[in-house]
Amino acid sequence: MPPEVQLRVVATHSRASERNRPRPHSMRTVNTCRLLVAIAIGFNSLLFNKLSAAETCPSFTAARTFKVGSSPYAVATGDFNGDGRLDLVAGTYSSSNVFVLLSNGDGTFQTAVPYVAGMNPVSMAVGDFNADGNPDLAAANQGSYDAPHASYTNSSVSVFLGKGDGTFQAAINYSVGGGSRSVAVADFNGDGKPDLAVASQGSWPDHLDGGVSVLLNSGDGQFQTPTILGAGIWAQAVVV
Ligand SMILES: [Ca+2]
Ligand SMILES: [Ca+2]
Ligand SMILES: [Ca+2]
Repeated sequence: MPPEVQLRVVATHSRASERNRPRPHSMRTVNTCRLLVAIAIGFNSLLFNKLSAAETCPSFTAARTFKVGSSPYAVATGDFNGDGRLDLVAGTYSSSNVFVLLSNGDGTFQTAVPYVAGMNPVSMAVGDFNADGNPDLAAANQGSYDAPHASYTNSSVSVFLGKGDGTFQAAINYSVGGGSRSVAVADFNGDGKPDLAVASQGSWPDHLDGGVSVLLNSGDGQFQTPTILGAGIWAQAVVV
């Protein structure tokens, strides 16, 4: 049985040397606490902030664990069933699924529901791609591992259209640059329709198929053939 995986959200105090460094008051307030997110072998775990008025740094209750597939690499949030409660979606690398966890509103979640993604998802994003008011999902899939060359092929981005009740249609997969690592959503051509950008590290031997793949939205939840922008080899992340 493949190992299950743990997502931990932990609040830590900054080191004393950092706290004592002169900085504007607003910066000091922000930097005295940090939020760390780590992924390790185990279960999906969430720790909830119990900040009180007297505290200067947030603390968290004990972790709660929610099972998903093997090797979750990415998590995103959205209200997938329209009940006003933030739900979760986790992309699990080894099982090539995305798992949707609907919130119960009390810090717990319903049993995760899997959807088949492309090979080895590593990044998730949420947007309304077909303008129906229901949040949709995008997963960047790193692709098939080419072990002899430590590289990836058949990389893609999976798009799941939401039905508004917490369930999703089957994925539509779009090929992108080799070894995709990250996906982001924004309207890149100003037509009011959210588009996708995927950062890819490229494939063996020269990694020149990598860069940033831009997929323009046709408006009905489908995307045009990507345009790959050269961003140098080993592109790892895209942020809008
Ligand atoms: Ca919800
Ligand atoms: Ca939608
Ligand atoms: Ca657009």
